[in-house]
Amino acid sequence: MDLKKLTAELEAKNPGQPLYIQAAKEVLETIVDFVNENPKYDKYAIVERILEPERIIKFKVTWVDDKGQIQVNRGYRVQHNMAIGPYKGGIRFHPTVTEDTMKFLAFEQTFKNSLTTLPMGGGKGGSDFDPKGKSEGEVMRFCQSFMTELQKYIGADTDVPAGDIGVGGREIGFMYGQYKRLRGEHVGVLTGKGLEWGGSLVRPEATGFGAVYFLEGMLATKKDQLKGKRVVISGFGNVAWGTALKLAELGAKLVAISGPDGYILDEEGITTPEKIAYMDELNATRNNVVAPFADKFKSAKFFAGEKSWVVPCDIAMTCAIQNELDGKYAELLVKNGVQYVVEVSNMGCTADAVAVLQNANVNFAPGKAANAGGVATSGLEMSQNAMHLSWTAKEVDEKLHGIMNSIHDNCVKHGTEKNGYINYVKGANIAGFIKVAEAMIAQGVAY
Ligand code: 2IT
Repeated sequence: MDLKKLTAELEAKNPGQPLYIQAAKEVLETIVDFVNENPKYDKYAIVERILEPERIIKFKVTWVDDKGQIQVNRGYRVQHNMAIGPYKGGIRFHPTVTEDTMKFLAFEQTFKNSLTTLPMGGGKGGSDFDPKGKSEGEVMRFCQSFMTELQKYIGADTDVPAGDIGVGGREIGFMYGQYKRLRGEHVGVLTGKGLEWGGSLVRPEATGFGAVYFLEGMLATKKDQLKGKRVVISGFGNVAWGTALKLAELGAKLVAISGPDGYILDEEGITTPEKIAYMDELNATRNNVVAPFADKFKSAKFFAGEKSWVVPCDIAMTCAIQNELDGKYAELLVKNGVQYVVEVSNMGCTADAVAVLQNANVNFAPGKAANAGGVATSGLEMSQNAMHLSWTAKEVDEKLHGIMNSIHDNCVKHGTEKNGYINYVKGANIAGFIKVAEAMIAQGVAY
């Protein structure tokens, strides 16, 4: 493959879509040598084909707010790649959602899902609907309208959405109810469902738990351990919550979390069940503020308008949104002695930040490997739905742990450089690519 030519084409074909270009460029740059060592991938034009989503669905979502006003939003589903299984990926409700956001997330999802060892293709959906300040009735009417259109394109064996930013158990419930009403079937068409109606134990915790299991794998390669480490994360939502729970269980000291309004520093540690449960409570309000944490707990201080990356730490984990850690913050983290940086949000670091961290020999894990525990557990939910049974929390957690270990091993296998540095970005991209590429070759020129 000709990296320069493909990059130029990528940029020309996707004008005004910097996120998609960023995500795709990173993959191209890290797989180029591997692809060129294996000429069959070029023969079948696999890279060119993976760069194009199989389908982009874009639709209008109209709904009536509490004042009786008609509101109009945009809805999306990007079905990126179905080579290894039904499209699978979350739904994001956030005002920043654009076609570009959906394309980058669906692209990342294809590689991530491939890494999970489970048979799932990549997709992503969402809307620019802003859940902030909306009543429960408004959220329900929006979800019903969104699903009325989306249900035409999804199904338990074709495309299985789940949650993401702004979409939790409540929204999945409203969407599932509408799907069931329109289609008259109770099937595993969404994951992240409630336990009483087909959901899986450990799914709410899975993204955070999985990321910490992955981090343990990174620490083990350095003969290091999590216990006693000082950790800083961003965010306070579902992913941050699951991460905090597992960090506390394993004896790490989480000292900072953050929100769009600023960050919380708690030198006593955000490690008690009360503090961690309060993160979840704050998130449930959908008000997007972390400041009240400092009103509730005396040991916590709130710093307005700044990110948590300014707090010195051994381990930093992005748990909020894309590009939330840039080159400037990466330099500060390195200066303050950070040893491990884990993307738990999708593409949490800018390309600059990744370069700064890797050049400083910091152990860096990309989101598509480290946060794959969420979708992996969605895959386990699909298995349980298909078998019409429920596994215990212990069974699900053990499977999740095994999957994260296998993703870590696969990254080490494909990402270890000659000098011994483990380039997890390269490892994840090559390992994710191989399975999808082999499936595409086997299935002929289908997409
Ligand atoms: O980014 C992600 O992997 C998710 N939002 C979870 C997707 C899923 O289908 O569980």
